[in-house]
Amino acid sequence: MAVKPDVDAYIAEMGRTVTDYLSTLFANPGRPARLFESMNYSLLGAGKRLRPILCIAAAETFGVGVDKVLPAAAALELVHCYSLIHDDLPIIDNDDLRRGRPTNHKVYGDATALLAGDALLTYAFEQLSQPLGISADKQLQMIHTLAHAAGAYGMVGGQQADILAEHTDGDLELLQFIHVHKTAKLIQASVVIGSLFANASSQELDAVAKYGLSVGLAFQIVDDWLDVAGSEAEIGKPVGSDERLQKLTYPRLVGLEKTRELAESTMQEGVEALTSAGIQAPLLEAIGEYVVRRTR
Ligand code: GRG
Repeated sequence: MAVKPDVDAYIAEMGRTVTDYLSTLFANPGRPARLFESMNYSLLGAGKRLRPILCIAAAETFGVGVDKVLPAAAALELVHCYSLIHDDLPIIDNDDLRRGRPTNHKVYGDATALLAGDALLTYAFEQLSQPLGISADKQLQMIHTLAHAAGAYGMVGGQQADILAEHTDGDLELLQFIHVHKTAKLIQASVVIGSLFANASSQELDAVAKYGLSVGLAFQIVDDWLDVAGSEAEIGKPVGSDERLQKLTYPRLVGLEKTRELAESTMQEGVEALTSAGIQAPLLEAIGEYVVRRTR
């Protein structure tokens, strides 16, 4: 029987590796310095680095080491950090705290925060289009995967649907659309991009994509749960913001207990997609379990 990986140790170690790499990106600030300070402020905050870690873990599943994948893994965190900055702005969720510190616009003002987000998003594609030592076809596929997951067909579309659903009586179908697009598509892109570094077959890539979408949806279901039942000190931002904004969430539609059950079963569906395709992925399975039991 395969030994279960120590996933907490793996996440801690890879999180440090990713943060060390991110800290090199804008180490010599350009001009104007305030823009780069604002970008570094959000990029180097105490995030879990889940998306880059999933990218690295997917590559490792198919035998590719972390060093080769790090630049692409960083691109995923750059997109994620941009989305957090914009999401916190007064015109979107109007949040004051993120990752245990004042939000970017609270420190640098709305205009700089907006621009820092734009700059991080754009840099993600500069990062992903640099020479990565892989075929041009594979690299184009990665760039396309990230763009599709981040834009109107992914995160931005999901965010728009989320805003439109505030103060409405949406149903589970709409809620799933929002969560899949707002959150799960970028998580799916993370594991697909990691797998593209290897010679994964199209059947393996399909299974990894299913895993990513399910684990991404489970991640956002748990996020909904934490916003009601989590601890502000652990998650680094106030709980109850979904209630304040009258968001459509799983606890609101199905209650807290069923929310947890759905998170678990959704994650299991993702893991089963890997198993059915014959992929040995103890690390991805363990990260799936971490996503459901996380407290931050
Ligand atoms: C363009 C103005 C403008 C806004 C768009 C695209 C966008 C803003 C927001 C995307 C939606 C979004 C922020 C989803 C959040 C998903 C989520 C669960 C974030 C928290 O992720 P964690 O827990 O955070 O991984 P850490 O801090 O650990 O990285």
